[in-house]
Amino acid sequence: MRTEQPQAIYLKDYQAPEYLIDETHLTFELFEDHTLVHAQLVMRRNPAHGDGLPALVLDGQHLELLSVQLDDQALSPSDYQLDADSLTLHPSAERFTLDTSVRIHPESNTALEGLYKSGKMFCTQCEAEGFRKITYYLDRPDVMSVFTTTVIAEQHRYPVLLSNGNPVGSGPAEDGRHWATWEDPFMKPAYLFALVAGDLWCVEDSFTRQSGREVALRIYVEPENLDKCEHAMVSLKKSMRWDEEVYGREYDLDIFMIVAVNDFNMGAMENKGLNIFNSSCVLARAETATDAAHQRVEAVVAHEYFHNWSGNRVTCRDWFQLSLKEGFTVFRDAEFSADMNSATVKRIEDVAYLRTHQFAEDAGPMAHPVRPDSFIEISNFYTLTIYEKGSEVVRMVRTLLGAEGFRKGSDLYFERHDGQAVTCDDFIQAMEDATGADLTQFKRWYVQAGTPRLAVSEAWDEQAQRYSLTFRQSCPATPDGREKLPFVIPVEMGLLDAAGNDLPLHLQGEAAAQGTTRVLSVTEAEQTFVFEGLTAKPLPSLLRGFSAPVKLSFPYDRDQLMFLMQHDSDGFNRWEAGQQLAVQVLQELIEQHQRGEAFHLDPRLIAALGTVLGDESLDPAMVAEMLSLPGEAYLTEISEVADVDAIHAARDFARQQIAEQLHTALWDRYQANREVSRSTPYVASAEHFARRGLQNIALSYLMLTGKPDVLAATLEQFEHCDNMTERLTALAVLVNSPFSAEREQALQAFAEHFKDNPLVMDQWFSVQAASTQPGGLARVKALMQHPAFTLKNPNKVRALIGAFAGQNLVNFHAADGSGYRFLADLVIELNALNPQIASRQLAPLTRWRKYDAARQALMKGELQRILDSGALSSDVYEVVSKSLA
Ligand code: B3K
Ligand code: ZN
Repeated sequence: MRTEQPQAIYLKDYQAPEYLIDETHLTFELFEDHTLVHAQLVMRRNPAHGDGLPALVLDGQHLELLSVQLDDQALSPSDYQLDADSLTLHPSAERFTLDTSVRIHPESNTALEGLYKSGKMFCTQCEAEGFRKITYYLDRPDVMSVFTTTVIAEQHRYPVLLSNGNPVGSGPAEDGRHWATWEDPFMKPAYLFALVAGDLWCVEDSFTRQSGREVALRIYVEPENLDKCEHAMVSLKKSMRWDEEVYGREYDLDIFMIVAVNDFNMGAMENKGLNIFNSSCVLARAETATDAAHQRVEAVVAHEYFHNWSGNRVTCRDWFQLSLKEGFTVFRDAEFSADMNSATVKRIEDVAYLRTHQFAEDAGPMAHPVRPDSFIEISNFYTLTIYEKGSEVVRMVRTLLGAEGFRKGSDLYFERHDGQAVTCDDFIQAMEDATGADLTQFKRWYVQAGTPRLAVSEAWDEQAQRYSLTFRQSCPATPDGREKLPFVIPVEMGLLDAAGNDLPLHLQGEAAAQGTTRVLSVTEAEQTFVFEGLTAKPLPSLLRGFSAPVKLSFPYDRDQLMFLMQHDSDGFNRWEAGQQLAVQVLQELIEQHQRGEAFHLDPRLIAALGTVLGDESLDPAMVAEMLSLPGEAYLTEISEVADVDAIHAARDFARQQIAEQLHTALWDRYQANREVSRSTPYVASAEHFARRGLQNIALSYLMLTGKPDVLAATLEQFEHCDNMTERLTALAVLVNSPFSAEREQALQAFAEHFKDNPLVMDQWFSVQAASTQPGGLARVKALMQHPAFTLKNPNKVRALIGAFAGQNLVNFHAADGSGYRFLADLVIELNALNPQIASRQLAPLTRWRKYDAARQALMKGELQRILDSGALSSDVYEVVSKSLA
């Protein structure tokens, strides 16, 4: 917390470090009421930067300095300057050793950054700037050092003492204490440092590298969770194999450890050799974790593991380059998940997420480029833009270079920059050097914020047998006021004939047709591509696989969309056609609601979904995806001014109609799949995720009919299933149903059964927080009083408050502003407790521009109230002040 106004820092001000740290020797003495940290830093002047011996400014926050010594000289306070964020010294030689001792208080650290306690264990979170809360240091990613860490703690409470690298010694100490020393031979920045101490048990396995050497694999958890680690372990081994096969990357230490902690600000952290995970991203077994949770565990384990190369071996020069490691690693984990499961379904999920949430961010007050120019608080920049859009940018590089070229580029990147801290430009340079491609214009994706629009129109020349597509790109203004120059937009496309077959694509100027799907590179503000040799006007299939993160529009009519839904050879675009059809139909309903007319649903939507539902040859996961109407948040995102109530009413009406008119087909598919679930034990595999996905969406539709046989089926599933996917769906279906007695009974039974499992209780909170039944806010407030709820645990905050404000749009946006007031009160409270979580929860209020004047005024009023509430963390200050600017 600070009193002066936090200041922005700029990429253009980047300076190389004046000093380097070759070796870092740390000793931690952990006690119940404080911790002592002794650091010995072997340092030298950076020969590559400037002359003379400038002052040495070390970062440090909330540290009680006990002693400081330069070489053999103990320093007195007159030898250095100390302030709230730094310690300044005056070295007199090019090389020196600095020894400091500080006292810190992990036991009262509720921000969960630096060294803190999660339950009974000690753990760390240093990225981005948490290491400075542990000791005085050059806490910046371009200062890389070799670390040796000794941890000393009470043997009985903390039998397991871990840090990065390999264990090199351990033994007893005085007073019932013991010690362990770890050595990490790889140079790393301080943000990858980790320490864990606790009464932990571990599941052990091993992995044999392609080159033959064994790696010990360990997942450490509290004893009651030992039976929930297998899925993560299997996922880890798959990830290690995949990175060898697809990127030629081997693991480099003799041991790889994962530790699960309950109190964690995000999903997980890739500390070298010692990944620390939110328990929600490690623990999974049939009875307690849903299919979605299983898939998330697999993806997050992979993501953190992949960071060992994209992030750790090659790291970021500065935090403006964050997407260098995050965008690339998200791309890598997405490809991994696509390979392990259904690639099309994975793509659909990712695109739906990107378009709903990242597009909204890109259109709001916090919009920033994939490589930001400035920030106030770096923690605020772990965003959808850095991660998800960053991944799309890497995907486009691969689309433009082809899989082989991309692999050459990534090989060169890893080889050239191993052990270095580099920039997004270095990444692109390696891609160019390996392939000879020119990505100069492409790099605008890194510097221009905002989601480009791509309006496409067609022209058909019957006589010349020519079909042309004209692309017009533009990009809306963003708060940085930067001029938008044309992007390079790879548009993967095909042309369909009247029977739905892909036509050969013969571009004007080429000697012959080349393939039936190809990538057009749109590089100008307006550009036309002409296809020759066509005997009839074709139907275009554009942006296949969502080949660029843009808002594409083409004037399809509904019959054409239905045709594409059935015939497009690209699975993603079949889904996309269905979504566009649904959007058109829903927007019509929204307008009817606004005009006060009775709803009239275009029957073609039902017909199209009926066809999908009846097609037994389709992947059930695809059927489930196609049956899912665009969400309220997405409908909000694509509206000029979002009418919350009309969107909700329209979508509800459409769902109700689908349920009633497709009742028989839904019932058949539900029963057939429930029967398989009943007769086969739970398997966490793509095929069964798909099947259960369809079973469960069918059940949620069926309940809208309110029929007694559906209630009976729901109760049967709730009571007799063997897994959390079916149980939680049944619970959610009851919670959203009119059957209040059954709902209360099920909620109670569930809570009673799972009261000792915090992750399951999170689901219980979420299901209720997301229920759009009236009275949502009162329910959430009551749930905050539940003994299992605490504001100190980020998972609980996300489960209850995040789900309410992010998913329960009708209740959160109640016209009286009660939802906004509630969220603002919470942010003010959380600001003092955990600034990162406070600032994340704020996101829904920052979207005020999307709503009507009355709501805008209420939302802005609450933002202003937060701003006026006193000393704000830099996290909350940045988001609130930018939202009001
Ligand atoms: N690199 C971490 C995120 C750290 C967030 C710090 N506020 C997890 C990940 O992206 O893998
Ligand atoms: Zn990451």
